[in-house]
Amino acid sequence: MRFAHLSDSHLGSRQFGLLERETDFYDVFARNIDKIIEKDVDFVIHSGDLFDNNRPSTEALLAFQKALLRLNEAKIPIYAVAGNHDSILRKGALPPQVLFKDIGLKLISDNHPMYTEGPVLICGVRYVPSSQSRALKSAYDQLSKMADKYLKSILVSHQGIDKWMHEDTHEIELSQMPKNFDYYAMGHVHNYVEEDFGKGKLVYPGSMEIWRTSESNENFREFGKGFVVVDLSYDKPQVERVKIDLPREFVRAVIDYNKFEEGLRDVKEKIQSMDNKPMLDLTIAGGDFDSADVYETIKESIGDNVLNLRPSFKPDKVLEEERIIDENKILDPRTLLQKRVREKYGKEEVNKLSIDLLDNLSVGRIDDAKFISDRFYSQHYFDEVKSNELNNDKLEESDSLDDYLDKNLDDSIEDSKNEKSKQISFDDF
Ligand SMILES: [Mn+2]
Repeated sequence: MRFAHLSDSHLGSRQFGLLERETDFYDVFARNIDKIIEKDVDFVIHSGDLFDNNRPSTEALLAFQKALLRLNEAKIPIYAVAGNHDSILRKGALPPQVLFKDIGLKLISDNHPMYTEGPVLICGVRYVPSSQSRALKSAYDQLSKMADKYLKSILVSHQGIDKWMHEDTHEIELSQMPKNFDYYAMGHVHNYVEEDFGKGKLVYPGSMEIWRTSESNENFREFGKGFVVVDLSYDKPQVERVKIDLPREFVRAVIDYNKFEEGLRDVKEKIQSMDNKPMLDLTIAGGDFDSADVYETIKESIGDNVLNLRPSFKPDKVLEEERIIDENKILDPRTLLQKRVREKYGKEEVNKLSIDLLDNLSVGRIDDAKFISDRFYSQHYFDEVKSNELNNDKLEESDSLDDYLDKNLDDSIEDSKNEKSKQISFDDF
């Protein structure tokens, strides 16, 4: 039994506000789907951030609808879980993926955390913010108990694991992950990761396109962008990386101002030969120059050959103020916020809450921020009420992730069994 695993397609993302970049994301998604169909897999798993936004544009919805219809035609089912970009945390709100359930999308959700494909358990949990990591661990524990009952099991989850995240941005540590799944279909980390873990493999397929310029990095040069095909017929799953060409190149160049003309000519030569106008990350360094003049020269020379031109300038003489700003990286709002919150409260959970709120409020997700703070309140203060035995009835109604899973795991398995009433056996491999 073979399946394709992909993640972080961010449909609708419009890098630097460029319509061409939005189209690139749709193109590359279609290319991945083409290749998956060509690979003739048994099913597909998408590990979240299918859309760049939890209110996707019609174009983004259409791009996925097209892909889904093509997979349907090829009789390849697709399972998906919501990521941090495309989920709505507020209880009862409908995430965009719901639009596609009736035309075949198998959404792994609080209501339906488990599915089976022959003898394979496919289960998971939607993105859980870091201030609720306790609920995440509890959900993992419950799913892990189910895993032992199946011949093969896959955990689908969109979370940052500490090992592959920058400091303080993870929701879970590798040591806290359940160990008994055969395959960990992860999403969230945009680099490619393939690691032996537990009794199987843990994979982040990475983003499908270069979502941030920083993703045009060493990892990208080594593993490219794309998906993986996983073969479960072995003791340990076999993972094949499938690279998909991106519609346009990201060119990174540094020109020494002392050899400016020569350097600029080289860059021009390189980018002129490209079919699609590339993204250019250009730095002019060294020497003594006026940035505005140099910018005009660059723009005149190669402005028409690139999709975006945003050079950085590093002359020898940097203004004193600029140098100080450069050295004090703490001017990053995330870092500043954490520093202040730590000083004031000294509690890790408050720190996590502040980051979750920043992430949501800074992109206008007011409802989600409200949900996070309400949940935080009920988890950290309501428990105190419970211990005072003041209000047990209300606790019953509390809508924690654990409760959803408790309630829905059994139903979900029943559903799965009804859907696939055939005997589960090893012959399916
Ligand atoms: Mn993502």
